[in-house]
Amino acid sequence: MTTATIPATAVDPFSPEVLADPLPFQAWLRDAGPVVHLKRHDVHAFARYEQVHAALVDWQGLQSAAGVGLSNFRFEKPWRPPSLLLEADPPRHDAPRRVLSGILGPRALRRLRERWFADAERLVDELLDGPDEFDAVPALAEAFPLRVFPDAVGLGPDGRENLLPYGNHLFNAFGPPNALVEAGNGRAAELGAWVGAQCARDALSGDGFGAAIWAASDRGEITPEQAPMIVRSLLSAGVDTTVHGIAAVLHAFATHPEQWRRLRERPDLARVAFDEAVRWQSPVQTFFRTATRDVEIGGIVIPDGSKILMFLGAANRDPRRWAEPDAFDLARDPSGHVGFGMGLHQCVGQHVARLEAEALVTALAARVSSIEQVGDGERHLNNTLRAWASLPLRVHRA
Ligand code: 8QM
Repeated sequence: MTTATIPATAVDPFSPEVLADPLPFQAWLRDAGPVVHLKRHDVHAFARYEQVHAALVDWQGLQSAAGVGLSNFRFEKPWRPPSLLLEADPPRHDAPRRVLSGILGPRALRRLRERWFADAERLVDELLDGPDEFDAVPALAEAFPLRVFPDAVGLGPDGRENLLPYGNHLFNAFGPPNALVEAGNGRAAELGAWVGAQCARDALSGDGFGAAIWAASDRGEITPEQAPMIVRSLLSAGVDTTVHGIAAVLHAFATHPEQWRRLRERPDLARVAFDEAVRWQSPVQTFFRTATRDVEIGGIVIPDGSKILMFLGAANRDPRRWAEPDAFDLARDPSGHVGFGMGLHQCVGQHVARLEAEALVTALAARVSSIEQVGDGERHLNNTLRAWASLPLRVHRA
């Protein structure tokens, strides 16, 4: 197929209108063809599961080291030093990945499970002592990750309010330099300096994920220069994502009362519920890659050096892959969703995210007989994240 036959659109996926309600545009993209040219940014886009999956697993043809945002690091200076994980390819990617996989793996997390379940029970008990109606974004979706994750990393007490604004800007910066990025540029240097300072060995407690990363450098598994950058990855990827993932599962249950009843009968479905919510809302909506040579995907040749855009959220609702893709349904098997990516770069923190969500959802299921959303809530616009500014809920205690 030649370029002339590739469907094209002038719509900007990062415009406020599309970000506020991306589903209609994503449905159009999927139906337009396996590959669509986005004229506004001159990139090729994939919105079907098959091509998004193919792109995610082709780390040789589609690299990450030129950046996983629109900015092409071959030509443009990144706004921060590139991540050793997200913005790196094999072989440089592999040692940092191996170290972090161990530190964040299921075996290593076992010692956190009881504590996080108790923390979740305490947070929900405190909340249920108050009014039946509350905004679940600050009260649960932000409160729980911020209660457990910075402590688990080993951060000091000061400045933790910087974590969410830093992440928000980072996720905006993967998109084009639009008004969302401009709004964050003013604080980017200050927030980046604060995050950088927290990554030093002596800023971290002796028993957290951060200390474990530094211990790996003592053993020679990574260099001492790499250690603080890998701590930075935890602080970059570990907060906003879990906040909006938890918001997604709360929104899902608040709008699907029959699914909440099913969870109350089968609380062991809490983990499936979280993955189904990640599929259904896809808190991380999009990522880019860069072609390392002419790469064929979906019958189209992606030219060497050019950027492609993968719509993870659209792939997660592709009717070619999922029955009733728009339904939030605990009876389905959501495994295979690309909300955590796929292949070499698949989310290394996914077990942490699942444990946080499982703890909170389990505590709620034991204490709350019904959850309703009060009104539509308010979306928070971000170039990469599908997020909530406000999610008003009404709960009934069991
Ligand atoms: C997104 O800095 C990093 O290593 C990093 C930042 C953001 C992410 C991942 C890694 C995917 C959640």
